[in-house]
This record gives sequence, structure tokens and C-alpha cells, in this order.
Amino acid sequence: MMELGTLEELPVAYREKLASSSLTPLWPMMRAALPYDKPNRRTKPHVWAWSDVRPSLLEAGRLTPMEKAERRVLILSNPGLGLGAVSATPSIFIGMQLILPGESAPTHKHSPSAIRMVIEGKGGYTTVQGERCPMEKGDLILTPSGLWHEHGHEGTDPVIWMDALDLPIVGSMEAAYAVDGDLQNVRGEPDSSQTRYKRSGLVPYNSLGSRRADYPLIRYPWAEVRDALNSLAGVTARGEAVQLAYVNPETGRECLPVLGFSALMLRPGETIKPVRRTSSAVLHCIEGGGQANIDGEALRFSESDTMAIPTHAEIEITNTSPTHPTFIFQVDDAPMQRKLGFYEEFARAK
Ligand code: 1HN
Repeated sequence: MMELGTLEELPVAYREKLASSSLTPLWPMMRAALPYDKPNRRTKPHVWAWSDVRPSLLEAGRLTPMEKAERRVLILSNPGLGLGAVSATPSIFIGMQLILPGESAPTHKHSPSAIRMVIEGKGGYTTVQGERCPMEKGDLILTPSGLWHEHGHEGTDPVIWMDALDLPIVGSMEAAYAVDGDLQNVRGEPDSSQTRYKRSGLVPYNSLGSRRADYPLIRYPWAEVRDALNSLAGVTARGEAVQLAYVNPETGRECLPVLGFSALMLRPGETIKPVRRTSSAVLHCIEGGGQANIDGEALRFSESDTMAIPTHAEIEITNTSPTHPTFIFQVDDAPMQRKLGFYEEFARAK
């Protein structure tokens, strides 16, 4: 390994001259920018407990009316990324959003892509580009870049969901912005998961011939995903991950460009040891609970808790219940890393 020169070795006058011409020498920071074997990671493995999040979010409901919030969201700030960090991992923004009965969150669209994962409450809905999507616990709803969306609530109790956005990535490009819109005209029909894309393996015939919609399916109902995981578990060896990826039904590829989504089932007492990956991830426990070991750190989690996993982490997840399955929703940045050509999985050292 080369012994690289330091900044201090350079004459002060030279350093000052460089600074005054907006120039910076690379070699003193070469190893920090490009460390050997594994990236430097500031992101900490971390669990945000629902028992902390929920009361604070309900308090936000009392403190801040919708007119003063546009979106009433508490951001999950990764403790390793500094006080008030606007992300859970370097690429993934996670927020917890509350909407109270009768409230609505106004129509807008923006350059970052987003998803909702519904955590609690009945009667909420999101309208995406005229398609009204009911929000039930565990449902995944996409609001891709540039599509109009608004939220509403016709039930009687608070509705809470998790938002995941690629905002840190779009923001780092200084390309994040939003546009306000008028209340949308809702098409008088159920969302596409109940009509055009009711069954996997079947798509509307005409979609084969003409130009495909970029985002044909907006809502992925949890009842169907849960059922599919149970069926997959029947043919998956114990210790092997029972995991389904949410994809675009027309292309079979990931449903959004930067972030990827999947659902994972752990059978009672089961431990899985996924391979080490270059991607970072956020895990949200839809049902059940257990223990995770992330880079040697033991973290317990229960229903509706949310966990950050740094890039390149060694992880192990156990469903500690001897009787009940655990279901986990995963957000990761593998789609973007694949497109950039550096996504990797590393076999475990035995
Ligand atoms: C946003 O537009 C929503 O539409 C939620 O519900 C969370 C976080 C940052 C920026 C925009 C929404 C958001 C957001």
C-alpha cells in the first residue's frame, strides 16, 4: 500500500494559493474517499421503536394542523448521520406520516419517487394520477416521480403510514423540487390491483402491443402478498429466505428506479443469514417480531418497528416466536446500484 502525502506536508503558501483558486489536492484524502475493501460507513444499525414513534406522531397531530404541515411527517434520522439527518440510510428517506379523520393532504407532485407502507388505521386513501387507492395495513402504494398524489381520510381513527423516498439521492443532485396541483378528478373504478392487474402472470392483452405505461400498478394489497409468502414458504427450505420482490407487472423489473421493495417471511423460530450486500436497507416489521444482529450489534424489534441496515453489513435475523410467523417489509437501494453497475453480493466466510 502506498504511503500518501498529507495536507500538512504541503507549504502553507501553496495550500493558500490552491484555496484561493478553488482547488483541492486529492492525494491527502484519497484513502478516505476510496478506502480499501469496504466503504467507510457513518450509518448506524438502528431500530426506531413504534412505541416511541406513535405517541410523538399523535402529539404532532395535536400541535400542528394540516394547514401548517402540508405533510405531517416525522423523519427517521439515522443517529450516525448527525443530529437531524434527513435520511435513515445514505440513500433512503423514511418518514412516518399521520392523517386524522376528515383531514386531507393536498395534491402535489415532485421529482423524487415515493412509496407508502400502511401501518395503522382504516379509511385512509391516496389518489395517484386519478387512481384512488384504499390504504389498509401492509398495503404498498407507489407515488412515482412526477405523478400527482394527494391523501385523504374518511375513517374515524388516526391513519399512520411509512413513507420511503429516494430524496437523499435526488437531493444530492440538487434536483429535488415539487409542484402544487388542484384536487384530482378520480376515475370511478377500483385501483388496478383489483382490475387490470388482478393476477400475477396476466396483463391486459393490449398492453403487449402498444406503448406500455411506466407505472401500470400503483397499489400492492397486503392480503395478497401475505398469502403469496405463505405459499412460497411451503416450498422453501428452513433457513432460506422466504422473500418476494414487488415488481412492475409489465416489465418484471423493480417498480421504481432507485429504491427496491420486497416482503420477507420468517417462520416461527427461524433464523436467516442473508449474504452481505453493497446496498443499504430499511426493514419495517409488519407483523410479529424478533431479533436482528447487524455487524455484531444485537437489536430487538417488534411489530411496526423500523430498522436501518448500513451498506455491506453482516446480518442475521431471527423470528423469536415459537408459534407465529414474522413479516417484514424491506426497502433497499439495490435497483439504483444495479443500474450504476456496482451492486454486489458477497458469499459468507465459513
Ligand atoms: C411527500 O410529498 C410525502 O406526498 C411524504 O405524502 C413524505 C417527505 C419529503 C418530501 C416530500 C407525501 C415526504 C414528501
